[in-house]
Amino acid sequence: MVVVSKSAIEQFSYTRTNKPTTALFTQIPLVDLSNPDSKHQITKACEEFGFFKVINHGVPMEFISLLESEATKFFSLPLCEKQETGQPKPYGYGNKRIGIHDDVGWVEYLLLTTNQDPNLHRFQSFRLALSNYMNSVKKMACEILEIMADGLKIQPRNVLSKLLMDEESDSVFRVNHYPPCPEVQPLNDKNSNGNGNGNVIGFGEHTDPQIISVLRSNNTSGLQISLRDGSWISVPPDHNSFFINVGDSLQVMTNGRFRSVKHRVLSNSEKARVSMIYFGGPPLSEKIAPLPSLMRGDQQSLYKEFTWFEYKRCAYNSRLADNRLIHFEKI
Ligand code: GA4
Repeated sequence: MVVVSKSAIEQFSYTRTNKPTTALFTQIPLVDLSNPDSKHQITKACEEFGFFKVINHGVPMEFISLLESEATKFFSLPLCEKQETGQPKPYGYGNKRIGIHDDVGWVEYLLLTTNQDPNLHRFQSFRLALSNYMNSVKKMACEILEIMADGLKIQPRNVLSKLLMDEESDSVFRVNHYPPCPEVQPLNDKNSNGNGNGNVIGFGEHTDPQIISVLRSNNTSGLQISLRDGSWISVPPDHNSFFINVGDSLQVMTNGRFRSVKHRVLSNSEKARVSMIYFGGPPLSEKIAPLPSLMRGDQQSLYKEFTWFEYKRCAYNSRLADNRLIHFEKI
């Protein structure tokens, strides 16, 4: 368990939640994967938000519940037992520290690569639950990428999904546990309403470097996405659905037509949040560049050429909130 104490909380950044936002009535795009029109819904959502919610996704509820209960069991173990799975360098068990710099969040997590057996030998049922869940979610991610290709009118329709299907696909899986965290009373804040109105940051704002991320959480709120005008909107949790993020690589492959979404998680003062995220990435040697079939006439790439290895190296050296694509934009 992450130990909650006031002095420990003070080292974390927090945000006020009673601020008016321009986006109070914005709806999160909803895509029904069984709807023949889903390609239009997905294209629109990726252009406007880089984010949408998916229903009728085909991932068995049994796989989802089993992984959630195994993850909850794992996170309730004593710290030393969780640490036996290794430090996150970058894969393993992490507590509060995110990445290699000074980013911290009110979170503990397990970070795994999908092409290596996780160091979870003592946790056979957890491993099995992970494997069933990941295979099923990967299948859904590939289906979504194929529908995206249809929506973008590009062929072959597996041009994106084949990168996740590749044996060398550099995909990552993350299970996060956000323990409840008391609201923080901002000190000497003249705007304060005196109600303890600050939320500690669970996972700071960032975009995902990969192609696509597929997130599922329990029914605890906390996830927020940033709109193009810079305002934040809270995403109502829904444990029966999945949330899809466009990653930086997909932004480049669509030459900026789809936008990677900035998102963050605020801690909840009452309930623990458990989320599991599959980050679908290409093989390390893959060139990340706009798809030729998307470029019309003399349209130029907005980005310099780079491989996923180069982007990933740069990303893993960056701070969470950095704009990582800026180094790869053509001036
Ligand atoms: C954000 C998306 C994924 O969670 C992740 C994160 C990674 C990590 O936790 O090690 C990074 C972050 C993420 C981007 C910038 C760097 C690397 C933490 C960080 C500060 C696993 C990923 O692929 O990139």
